[in-house]
Amino acid sequence: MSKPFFGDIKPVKYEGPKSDNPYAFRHYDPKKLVMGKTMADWLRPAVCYWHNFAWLGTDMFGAPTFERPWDGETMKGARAKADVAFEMFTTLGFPFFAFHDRDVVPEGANLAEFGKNLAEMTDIFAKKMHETGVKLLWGTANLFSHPRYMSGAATNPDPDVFAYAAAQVKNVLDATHKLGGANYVLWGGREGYETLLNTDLRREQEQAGRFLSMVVDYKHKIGFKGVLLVEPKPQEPTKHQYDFDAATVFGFLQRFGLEREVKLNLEVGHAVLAHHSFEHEIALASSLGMLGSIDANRNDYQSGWDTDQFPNNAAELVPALYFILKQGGLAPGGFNFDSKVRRQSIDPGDLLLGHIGGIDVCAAALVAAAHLIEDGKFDAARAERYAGWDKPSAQAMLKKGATLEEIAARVAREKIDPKPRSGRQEFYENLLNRYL
Ligand code: XLS
Ligand code: NI
Ligand code: NI
Repeated sequence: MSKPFFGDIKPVKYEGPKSDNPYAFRHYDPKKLVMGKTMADWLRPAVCYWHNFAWLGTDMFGAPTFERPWDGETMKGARAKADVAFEMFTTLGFPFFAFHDRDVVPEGANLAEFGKNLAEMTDIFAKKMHETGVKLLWGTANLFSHPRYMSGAATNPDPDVFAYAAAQVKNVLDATHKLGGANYVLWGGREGYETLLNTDLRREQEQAGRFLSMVVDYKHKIGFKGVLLVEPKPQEPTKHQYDFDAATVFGFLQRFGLEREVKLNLEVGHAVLAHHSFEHEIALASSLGMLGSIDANRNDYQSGWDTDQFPNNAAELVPALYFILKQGGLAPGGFNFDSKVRRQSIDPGDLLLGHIGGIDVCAAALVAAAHLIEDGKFDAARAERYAGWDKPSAQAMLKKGATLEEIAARVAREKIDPKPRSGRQEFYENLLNRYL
């Protein structure tokens, strides 16, 4: 192996909030217990392959800015890349990583070669995972970069593209299974449209439903125990993406009878693009039993793009962490840092600093949310708000067989006349801020 990419930077350790060392955790203390579980077990942080090792700092106006001692076009480059990737996972001490097939190996001349490359890298990963103890949070197929996917993968008007995508997913699901992946993700970046004038919505959605059903079948056939996750996003790169947000995906899954087979991987920046808050997506998915995993990042609120920046505001994440704690955590999901350093951040150390800051912010939000729950005032106020529903007469209205006529008769008989009560939003907001 060549000399370390990260030079003499030592494995990152928890040093506490007073530490002045930029390469130390100030809040993320992996072994620290929070509400009965370690921080590492609550957060299950992952490094993503694509932003750190596949992206070279290009933007739509500019050339690569990063110097990386590997390439994406040869297997030699892929092996060098994997060495640095595992150097980074272990330097950070993050327990997980995530990848697209195309991030880790070149496509080669055809699908067979792509499959062979991936199988070879799967063996390399298996060995490195065994040596380091790093695990796979999820694998996924890149069904959006190659020009063949420009009009969609499963939703493509050309059935040959559908077939190609199916074969590609089969390969990556096999690899993920072999590596003991905890989940498998489907993000439909090109499953949408640019214009309705050339698009048959009914056909395309039927194709997507069939495709996902076959992925579910195959998962069971090979005995993959991980969770299948769909990652919603409303747009970008397409003008409109079918997997718009958590609610839309849930409706889609129900339509194809898949809502007990597939969960959601929710990304902070995607929630913002859908004009939701992140906690909206989290709370809604959790209420439906659909919250599987998280892509942690943030968007620039002015730019209107999916800027995939590292989380940097603990206060903003507390409500999301509250709902995550309330559902008992995310496992087998986790916090995948689908975040990238800025194009001017060209030093290897910048990659570490992004992750250190990101996980510290999540850890601080976790602790604040745990205090909020342990103190009990917040949950007591929420329970009190709905206390009227504990009465038998209230419960009876929700039972099957209850009728509007009976309820109307009871309103008249008991002279029911509801008095407005404060929603106390400011009380909740002020209470939340006490735990920061
Ligand atoms: C893009 C998505 C993508 C998925 C994995 O916006 O976030 O990176 O997480 O395909
Ligand atoms: Ni993502
Ligand atoms: Ni994204």
